[in-house]
Amino acid sequence: NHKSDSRGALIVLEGLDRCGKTSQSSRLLSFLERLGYLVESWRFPDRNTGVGQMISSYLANESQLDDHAIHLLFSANRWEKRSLMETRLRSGTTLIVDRYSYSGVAFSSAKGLDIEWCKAPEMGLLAPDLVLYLDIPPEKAAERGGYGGERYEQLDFQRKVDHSYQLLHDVSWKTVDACLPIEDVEKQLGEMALDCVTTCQKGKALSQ
Ligand code: DGP
Ligand code: NA
Ligand code: NA
Repeated sequence: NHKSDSRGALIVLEGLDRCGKTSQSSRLLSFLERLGYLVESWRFPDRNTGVGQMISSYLANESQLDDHAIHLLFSANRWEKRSLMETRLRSGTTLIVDRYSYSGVAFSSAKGLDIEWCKAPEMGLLAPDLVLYLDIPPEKAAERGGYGGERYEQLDFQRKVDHSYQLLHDVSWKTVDACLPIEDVEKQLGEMALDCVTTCQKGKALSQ
């Protein structure tokens, strides 16, 4: 019952580390699959590419890189997936993407890099149809079973990221309280995503 010329939706999940994005993106994937939609789960950084391996080693503190250099690598990692992303969307597949350009800008500007400089390499990437922001106070996130020990998983730094994210909210954002019970968050995200998928199916244009 899906029009063959209708496109998929680009849905991005954002939030601090330990906000619950990863488990919510798999729940959202199952929800949309059960309804019969073509859907894939993606994540950035995509650690499987050559660039992704450099990022992964940086995050594990196994290598050091200038703040600008790592910023551009994160961006390059999104650029190298851009054409596949566009192909998938145009063929009708909805993408649920765990982190995107907003993480790029929020995490790097939290280090003190100029926010406009941070945004520049993201220009020309596909614009999300919907950004689902899982809102959690940094202190609450830190309490959640501890951080995994990667470079950015420090309360002081996450407070700065939280502040940076507040500067990025635009019309495509919907905020969900990530401190609610997991099923409540799941339900809200499902409703918002379904609404977005329907709108895209009806012919909303893909933009940059
Ligand atoms: P994750 O695999 O979602 O845990 O992400 C790994 C870490 O990298 C996490 O602390 C968020 C951070 N991160 C994700 N994307 C970017 C980006 O584009 N730029 C920077 N500086 N950090 C990012
Ligand atoms: Na993480
Ligand atoms: Na927050």
